[in-house]
Amino acid sequence: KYPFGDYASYADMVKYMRTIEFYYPRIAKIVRIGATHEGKPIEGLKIGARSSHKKRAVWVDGNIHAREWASSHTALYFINQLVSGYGEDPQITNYVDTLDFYIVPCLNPDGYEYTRSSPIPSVRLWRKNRSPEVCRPSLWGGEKCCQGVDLNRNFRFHWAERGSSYEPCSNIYHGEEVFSEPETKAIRNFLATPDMKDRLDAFVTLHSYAQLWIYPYSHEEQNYPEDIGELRKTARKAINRLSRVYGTNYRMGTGADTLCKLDNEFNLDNQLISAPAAGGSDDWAKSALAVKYVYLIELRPQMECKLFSLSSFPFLITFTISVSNGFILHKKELIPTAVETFEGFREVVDAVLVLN
Ligand code: 0X9
Ligand code: ZN
Repeated sequence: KYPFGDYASYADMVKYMRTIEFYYPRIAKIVRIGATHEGKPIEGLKIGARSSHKKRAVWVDGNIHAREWASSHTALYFINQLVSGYGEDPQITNYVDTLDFYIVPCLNPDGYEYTRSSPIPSVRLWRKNRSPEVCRPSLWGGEKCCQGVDLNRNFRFHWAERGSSYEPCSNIYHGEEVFSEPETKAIRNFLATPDMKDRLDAFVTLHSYAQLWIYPYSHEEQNYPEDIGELRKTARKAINRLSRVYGTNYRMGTGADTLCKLDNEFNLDNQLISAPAAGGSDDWAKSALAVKYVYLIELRPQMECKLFSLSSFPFLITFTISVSNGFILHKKELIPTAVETFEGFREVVDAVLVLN
C-alpha cells in the first residue's frame, strides 16, 4: 500500500508499482524504460487488459523536474484509480479494457532523490537531473563547472532555442546536445518506435506548479498545431471538470502564451525564465510522435504573476517574484491535487475513446 497523502522515496514508488503488478497481474505490468546517470532504473506501469488486437495507448509521466514532488504522487494516484476501479467503476473498466496506459511516475529519480536528501533550498529546489559536471571558461579566468541538465529542454524540438541556456550552471541548461541524457533517451527510445508511435493518442506530462493546462506549442508565442481547436476543446472540458471537484481554478493555453515566471530567489543564478521554452517533451510528442492530445499539467498551487512589460522587447516578458514556494506543497493538499487532476484527466481519456 502506497502512503497517499505523503511524500515517498523513489524506492517506495517502485515497490508500490511492483505490489500492484503482483496483485493485478492481468492488467498491470512493470515497464522499465531505461536507467539514469546514476544507474537507477526508470520504471513505470503498463495498465491495460489483454486484447487480441493492437490497443490505442495513453502516456502519463511525472517528476521530470526533480523538485516537483506533487507530480509523481499524482501519477501514482492515477495508477491506483485505474487498477482499483477496474471491475468496479464501469467507465474505468472500459478505459482499461479499451486502452493501454503507460504511467511513469518519476522520470528523474536521481534528481528526485537528491532533492529529498536535504531541506536546504539549493538541494530541495534542484530542478535538473544529476549528470556529471560540464565546465565553461569563466570571465575571471579558470573555469566554472556545474552538474545537471534540464531534461525538459533536452528534446528534439527547436532544441537550444529560446528559454533554454548554453550555461551548465543554468537551471534551464539544455545539455551539450539534443537527447544527450539517459533519461530523455529512455523516453525517446521507448516512445519513438514505429509500433508505439502509431498507438499513442495522448501524452500527459505532470509538472508543478501554476494551475495550468498547457497544450503545444511552447517554444514561441502564438504558434499552434493545426488541430488546436480540438486540443482546446478537450482542455476546456478538463479544467471545467477539475474545478467541479473542489473549485480549483485552472487556466489553459500554451506555455509560451500563459506561463509567467522568474525562478525564485533560491535559484543559484537568479535568472529570468521567459515563458517560451524550446526542447520540451510535450512539443516533441506533438511534433515528432504526432500524438493527438498532448498536455503538460502544472499542478497546484496557483502562481502569482507580477506582470512587467518591457516595451523595448518585441514580445512580452512576464515574470513573478515569489516569496513562498509552490514546489513545496503541503502534504494535506497532495490527495486533493491528485483527485481533481484525475477528474480532468478522465476528460482526456474520454476524448481519446471517441477517436477510436
Ligand atoms: O519550464 C518548463 O519546463 C515547464 N514549467 S516548470 O515550472 N514545471 O518547469 C513548462 C514547459 C512548457 N512546455 C514547453 N516549454 N515545451
Ligand atoms: Zn516542471
